[in-house]
Amino acid sequence: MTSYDVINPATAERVETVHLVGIDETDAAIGRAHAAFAGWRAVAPGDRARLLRRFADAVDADLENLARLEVANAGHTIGNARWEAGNVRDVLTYYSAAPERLFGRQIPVPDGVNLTFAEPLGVVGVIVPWNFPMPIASWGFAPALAAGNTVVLKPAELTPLTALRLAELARESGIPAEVFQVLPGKGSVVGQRFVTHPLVRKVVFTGSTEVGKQIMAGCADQVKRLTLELGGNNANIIFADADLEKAAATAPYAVFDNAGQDCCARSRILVQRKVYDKFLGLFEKAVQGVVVGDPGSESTEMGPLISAAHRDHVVSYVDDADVAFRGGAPEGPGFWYPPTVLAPIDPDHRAVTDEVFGPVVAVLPFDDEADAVRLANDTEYGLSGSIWTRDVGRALRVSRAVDAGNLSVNSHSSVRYWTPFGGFKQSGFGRELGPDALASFTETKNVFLST
Ligand code: TAP
Repeated sequence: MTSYDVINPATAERVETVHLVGIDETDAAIGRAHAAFAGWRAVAPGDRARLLRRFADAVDADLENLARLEVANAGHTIGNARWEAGNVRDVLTYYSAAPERLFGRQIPVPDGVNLTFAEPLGVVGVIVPWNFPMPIASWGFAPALAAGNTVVLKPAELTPLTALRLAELARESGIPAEVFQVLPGKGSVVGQRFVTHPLVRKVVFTGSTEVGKQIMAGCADQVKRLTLELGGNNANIIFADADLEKAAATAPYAVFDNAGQDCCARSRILVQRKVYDKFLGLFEKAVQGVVVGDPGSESTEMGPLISAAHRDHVVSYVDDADVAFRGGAPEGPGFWYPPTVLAPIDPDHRAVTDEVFGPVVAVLPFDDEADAVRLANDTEYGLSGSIWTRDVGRALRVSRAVDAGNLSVNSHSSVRYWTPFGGFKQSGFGRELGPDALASFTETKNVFLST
């Protein structure tokens, strides 16, 4: 048996020692999940719904504990962590309505009756990154369980604690242990086994585009179902007719939230040239107001980066760039890095073309609507973005023209559990949340009865 230490990124101290799951245990867990599948899919829809509602209630009752665990394990601010635990509760509640609404269709055909059924797939493997351990886990397991699948879930090695607690809460709510199992282990071992094991019928992967490509190639071998939520390099487009004060006041939180470790971070701010200088002045004030520090404190707005290695990675983008201004950050211990604004910057600089995944933002000017759309789309990613303007026609034109899965106008909201979430281009495919996710955990079966 091997174990490893989970580290608090705000202090660089050990939080807990966790058992590291290996390949044999992974195989055994997949075997148990497969054996439990027939029983779970046969649970009466109302009973399955009730179990998921109980699970949601258990998360609600444990919300403060889950949030504090995430503060310690991932360095999330307490405000964000409470939102994240609340999101798990809401996602479970939302999908608890699904078992009783997995409707098929009766389609008119000659010489008989035609019915469709939404059948569960079997064992679903969910692979979760470290940046939003709780919500991203629930976006996979909640609709999968609701549709009648069993789930094996691999949290990121760095952030397993809340997932392990969620598994306990599921069990306490009456969901059989084999139906939802959490396996903390290495991606190259446990995650990879989800891809190669023939009894795992679908993989849900959230993480880097690089690993996503390997998983996609691996799944091809068995034509395994796959949802990929990958990286982003998102534009915050600010037109001259926008409410500039509001755009500038909100822009820091659109990129520095979760210390920029957010696939939806608006890390490229595109500003119409005639208001570029005015925006930068307002933005500087807003950035310097961001409260960076102890994530457990109620007033903190930004915590540390997840690890020393990740901080080195972030720093590598800034080394040869012009820093226009910065916010503050504690010295350490812990993996701190201040909110950092790059301007002026060449549109071909790595900090603009790559996903930095840290508290770093590039501010670039544009001339007109066509130029804004061209710059926004000048990336292989296509996850999200924001458009700030008072012109409704322009808001819709630009929303339609930007190649991204989740856009918001005069807002930076990307995630609402009622609505589909996912990427264009190399940000992945398939949609999480809303009704689309539920459909992705079932196969449509068509049955014809001759009359
Ligand atoms: P990755 O290194 O890709 O890791 C993501 C998950 O995959 C982790 O659980 C990891 O396990 C596992 N993994 C690693 N190698 C694997 C393999 N060969 N086979 C199967 N699983 C494997 O990403 P990360 O550094 O954790 O997260 C940051 C990236 O995720 C960013 O690019 C970000 O944009 C993206 N992300 C995207 C979204 C959405 S919704 N599109 C949301 C969050 C994050 P270990 O960590 O244990 O090795």
